[in-house]
Amino acid sequence: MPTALITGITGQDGAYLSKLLLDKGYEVYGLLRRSASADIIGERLRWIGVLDQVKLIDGNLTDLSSLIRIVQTVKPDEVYNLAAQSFVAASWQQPLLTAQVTGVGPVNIMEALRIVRPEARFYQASSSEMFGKIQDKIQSETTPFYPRSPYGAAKLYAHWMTINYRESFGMFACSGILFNHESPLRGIEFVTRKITDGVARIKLGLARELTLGNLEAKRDWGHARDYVQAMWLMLQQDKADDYVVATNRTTSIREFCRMAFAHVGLDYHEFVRSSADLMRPAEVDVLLGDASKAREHLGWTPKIPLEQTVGDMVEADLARHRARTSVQMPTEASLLHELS
Ligand code: NDP
Ligand code: GDR
Repeated sequence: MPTALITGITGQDGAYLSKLLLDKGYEVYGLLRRSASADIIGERLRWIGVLDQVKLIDGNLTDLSSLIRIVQTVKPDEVYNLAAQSFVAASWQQPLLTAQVTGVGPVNIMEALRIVRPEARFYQASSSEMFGKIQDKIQSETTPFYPRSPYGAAKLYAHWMTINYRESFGMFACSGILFNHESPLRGIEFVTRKITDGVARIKLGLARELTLGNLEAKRDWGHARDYVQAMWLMLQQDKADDYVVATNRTTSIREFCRMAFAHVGLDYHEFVRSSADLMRPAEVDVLLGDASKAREHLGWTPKIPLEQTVGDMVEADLARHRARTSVQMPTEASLLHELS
């Protein structure tokens, strides 16, 4: 039974990748960042039905000693580095933290592998944000990079370090340049989930409007379930390499709003407003990826169309809000009343 170690296991991709690897018969370990809210931290793994099958070990991507200890204990065959400060907007407010976690963090884990288990195969979660102010209309592995945020710059450093560990030490280190991918497990602060959550609230009478930033930006949106398949395929090849993973279709935030509101029979014009407060200091205006190399070398193609992703996300948020409003959570005051 092969053994995999996933950093960022509690995030969106961590949940989908855990499920994929468990279904393939892997033993799956996950790096868990210690938290005072440990009771809610496994929510995504629970939602996807694997919380009791993965083995979680305390550690932190910024703490090399914890990574060395974990690699010594787990002896992984494959390591998927998904952990990051992944929210682009926050990277202007916390540029140094983003550099430490998103930029240097991957080097910490590669160092742990180089010292303890150099034969392990390594996947680095690189990002289309590295293309930033795009230099080619359609971005592929040969497109020059031009990051537009502290997050993009940190990811670019980690991307080049992955290539350098491969070329310097002969490690099997791959970098997947993944374009945006979404799902019902997407974090609430990212625009797609913010929209589908807003649609659900408005439909159920819990909110009246939805305030967003730039509605004209365009993204190449896929589904996380398809994209974790590409990560796994990269580590099954004879040779380590870098791949763009994308759908080759770009859609504006405005159009995403239209689709999500239309799913519940509403017109987004009546509910969505754009606020200057939510504009970014520098924007990535449009992304559109060419995943020909992944198709040809890995046999990978995206399967889930955006329309289905939007519908699934809206339905999941409707279900979440219905469940929340039908179950009355006991408050501290009501508990004290019952006890008296
Ligand atoms: P999420 O934001 O959902 O998950 C990020 C994960 O990183 C969480 O498990 C988080 O833990 C963990 N983490 C953050 N800081 C640390 C730390 N210091 N030590 C250990 N773990 C930490 O991201 P996604 O699942 O969406 O993305 C996975 C990866 O892919 C990220 O690296 C992201 O930057 C990258 N990426 C994502 C794309 C996308 O569209 N989703 C596209 C391209 C790249 P906790 O739960 O405790 O917060
Ligand atoms: P992104 O995702 O920055 O592409 O990074 P996000 O969903 O945050 O933004 C996409 C676009 O939407 C615009 N936007 C808003 N964004 C947010 N979050 N909230 C809003 O209210 C809002 N209004 C408009 C943004 O300006 C932007 O143009 C994601 C992350 O998963 C990264 O970790 C990953 O590397 C990249 O995708 C590929």
